[in-house]
Amino acid sequence: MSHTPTRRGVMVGTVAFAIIPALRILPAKAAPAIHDIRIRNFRFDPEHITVRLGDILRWTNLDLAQHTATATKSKGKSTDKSRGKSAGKSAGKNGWDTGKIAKNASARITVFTDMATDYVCLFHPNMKGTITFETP
Ligand SMILES: [Cu+2]
Repeated sequence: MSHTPTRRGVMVGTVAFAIIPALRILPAKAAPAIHDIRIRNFRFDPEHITVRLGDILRWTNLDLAQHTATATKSKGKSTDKSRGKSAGKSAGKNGWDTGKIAKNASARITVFTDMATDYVCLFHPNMKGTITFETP
């Protein structure tokens, strides 16, 4: 047995580096789901959705008025006293915002770790929606 690196060893290493990034791209289980939320009559429909990391939330505005989907509150960790002050009105780094969604337009947000789970429409704060993470 030789202890010097062989050409074969170098090639195996190269192949491994080529495969590992490809595996990361492949979904572990199912492909990311797209969750459609219709905005209709000044309501999010459905108001409550259950998602997994990497899923896509897609809001479509069927009203004449413009709407947004804008995070208001951090995930459960917001009760942590060290973070409590920044949670609430501002969702901080866990925040997200679709921006204005015009009539018949849609906007997407990809589900990310610790994303805020409560949201409203900025123009109509009585429009509320919630997101729950599916437990693995
Ligand atoms: Cu609105």
